[in-house]
Amino acid sequence: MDINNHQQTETNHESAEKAVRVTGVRKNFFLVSDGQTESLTTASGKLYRQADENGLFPATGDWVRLTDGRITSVLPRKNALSRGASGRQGKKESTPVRTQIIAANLDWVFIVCGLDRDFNLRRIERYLTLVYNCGCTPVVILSKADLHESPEPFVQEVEEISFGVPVLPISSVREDGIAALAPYLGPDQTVALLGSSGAGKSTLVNCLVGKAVQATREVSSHVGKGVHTTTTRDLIRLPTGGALIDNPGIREIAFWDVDDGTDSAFPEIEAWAEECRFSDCTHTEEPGCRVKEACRTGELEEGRLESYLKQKRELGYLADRQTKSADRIEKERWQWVAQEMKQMKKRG
Ligand SMILES: Nc1nc2c(ncn2[C@@H]2O[C@H](COP(=O)(O)OP(=O)(O)OP(=O)(O)O)[C@@H](O)[C@H]2O)c(=O)[nH]1
Ligand SMILES: [Mg+2]
Ligand SMILES: [Zn+2]
Repeated sequence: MDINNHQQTETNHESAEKAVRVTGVRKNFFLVSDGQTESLTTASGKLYRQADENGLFPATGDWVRLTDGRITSVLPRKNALSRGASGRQGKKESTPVRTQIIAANLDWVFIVCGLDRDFNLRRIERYLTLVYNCGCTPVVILSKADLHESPEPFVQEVEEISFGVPVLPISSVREDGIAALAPYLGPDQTVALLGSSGAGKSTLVNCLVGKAVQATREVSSHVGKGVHTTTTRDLIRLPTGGALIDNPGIREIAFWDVDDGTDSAFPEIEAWAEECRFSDCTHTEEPGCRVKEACRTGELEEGRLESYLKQKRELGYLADRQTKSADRIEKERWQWVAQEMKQMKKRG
C-alpha cells in the first residue's frame, strides 16, 4: 500500500489530520512513519477508552489517523495476525481470553522454522492454522539450511503437510535462497515474521536489509532453544520497498480466532471426513470412520491426526466461549467503517 494514497489532510479546520503507519509499539508511545520520516507519538485518551471496549488498539502495521500529532483512531484493518494473550487470569487459568495483535495489514506471513532442533512438523501445522484463522497467507521459510548438505528432504516433509504453501529453504548466513523471497518483498508488500525464538527471524531481517538493524543471539547450546532476543514488534523498511515486521519468538501457539472454514491446514483430513458414516464423526472410535481408515492404510500418519484433533478441541472450546463478544465487536467495527467512509467522502 502506498502511504501517499492514505494521506488525508484537512485544512478547513485548525487541526491537522493525516494517516501514518505504525512501525513500532512501546509501553507509552508509538513509532509512526509517513513514508519519509519516523516519529514518536502518543494516543489520545479517547482512543484508549474506546480500545477498552472495541479492542481496537494500534498495533505494528496499522494505519492510524493522526490529529495534531496524536493518534486518534485506527483505520480499518485488511487483516491482523493475532494470538491468544498469554496473560493469566487469576493464578490457575492460563486460557487465552483476549486477542493480542501481532501485526496488522499483512500480505504474507513467513513462518520461520530453523533446520536445527527447532524443526517440528506438528508445530508448523499449528502455525499454519493460526495464520489461516487470521485470514492471512502463509509462506514457510526453512532457515539455517547451511546446517545440512541438502535441505531437500526437509522441504519435502513440510510440503506434504502444507498443501501448496510455498516452502523455501534459506541460509541467512550464507545468503542462500534469499533471491526466492523477492516476490514477497516488493514495494507495497508487508510481511510478518513468525516463529520460535532462535529460529533466525532477526538474522533474516539483517540479511535482507544488508546490515545489522536487529539484534541476534545464539541459541542456548544445551536446550537448543532461543533466548528471546527480540522483544518488540517493529516494522522495518527494506531496500526493495517492502516492509518486514520482526517479532519476538512465540512461546506457545494458542488459538484465538474461530475457524470459518475458508482455508485449513488439514485439507486431506477434511476431505476424508466427508466420507465418514456419521456426519458428526469425531474420528476417534466411530464405525465407518474414513479418517481412521486412512490411518490404518497408512495414507494418514497417526501423529498428524492427533495434531488435527487437538486443534479441533481447542478451537471448539474457544468458539463457544467467544461467539457472543466476537459478534458484537464485528458489528461495532462495521458501524465504525461506515462512519469512516462517510467522513472520507466528505473530505473528498
Ligand atoms: N547456521 C545458521 N545459523 C543461523 C542462521 N540464521 C540464524 N542463525 C543463528 O540462529 C541464532 C538465532 O538467530 P536470531 O535471528 O537471533 O533468532 P530470532 O528468531 O530472531 O530469535 P528471537 O529474537 O529470540 O525470537 C543466531 O545465533 C543466528 O546466528 C542461518 O541461516 N544459518
Ligand atoms: Mg529476533
Ligand atoms: Zn470419522
